[in-house]
Amino acid sequence: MVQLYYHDNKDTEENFTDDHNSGIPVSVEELSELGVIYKHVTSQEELDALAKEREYKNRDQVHLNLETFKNDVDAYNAKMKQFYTEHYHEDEEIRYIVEGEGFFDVRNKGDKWIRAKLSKNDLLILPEGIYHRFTLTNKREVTAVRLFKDEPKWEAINREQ
Ligand code: KMT
Ligand code: NI
Repeated sequence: MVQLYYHDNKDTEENFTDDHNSGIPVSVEELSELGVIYKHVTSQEELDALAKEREYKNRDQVHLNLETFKNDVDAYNAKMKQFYTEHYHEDEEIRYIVEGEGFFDVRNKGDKWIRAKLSKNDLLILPEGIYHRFTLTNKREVTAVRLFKDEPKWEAINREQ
């Protein structure tokens, strides 16, 4: 089940896959004010119904762990670094966790990081244009469905430093 909280902002290159829970919780309502939608989805039918309702025509499934990078730690770390770089997209980012865990961090209106720790059956929709970042947790494994309105693509616009 999802955990929503403010990030403690104590992340370093070594520990950014830790929880970084500040102890300040965030509600689903607070997220929705940013246009971020969270849903707990427990069946394929429910997922299909949501995809139909929101006109998500395409989807794929990604599996991320060290083995999917042929145990190349440098390649794995490089990908994590890319995901964790603050960025936005010109389309919604819709992710449904099938197995494993992941962190999605989104900026609130005051530019503070809100963290969603997602696990099995958690679905998150980020609106277009919202600054965010992603990383695996210390379990280092996730299987997720990516849903798309149109063609699958992952074009990120990184935030300027
Ligand atoms: C993203 O947009 O950061 C990703 O696609 C990460 C993998 S999906 C859990
Ligand atoms: Ni993204």
